[in-house]
Amino acid sequence: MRLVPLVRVVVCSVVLYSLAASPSAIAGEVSVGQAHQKFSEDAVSIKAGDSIKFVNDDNVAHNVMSAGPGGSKNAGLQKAGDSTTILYDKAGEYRVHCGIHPKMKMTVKVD
Ligand SMILES: [Cu+2]
Repeated sequence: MRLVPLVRVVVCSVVLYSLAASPSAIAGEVSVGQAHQKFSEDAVSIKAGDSIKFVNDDNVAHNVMSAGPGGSKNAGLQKAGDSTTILYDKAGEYRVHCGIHPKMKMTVKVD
């Protein structure tokens, strides 16, 4: 019978989809890495009151700066292994870059 393997594939796909979808369903905090002098996300969508945890999983220092409604948020110097959480309490679009590596850029959209 070929029916059983097909059922297994469908069940596995549903489980994987649920696991992949769950992080965005949980509001509150999103993690963004900075390995190889690159933000792990090009763009992130969150809700007002959510935060982003910028993790320096790189082997060099970074300085996350976030400009948007309500001014600029500067996470300060982050040594390798450090992480800093930035709260986004105002809706709008934020341009995020690294003060040390200008090529590191991403966008945060807050609804
Ligand atoms: Cu940097």
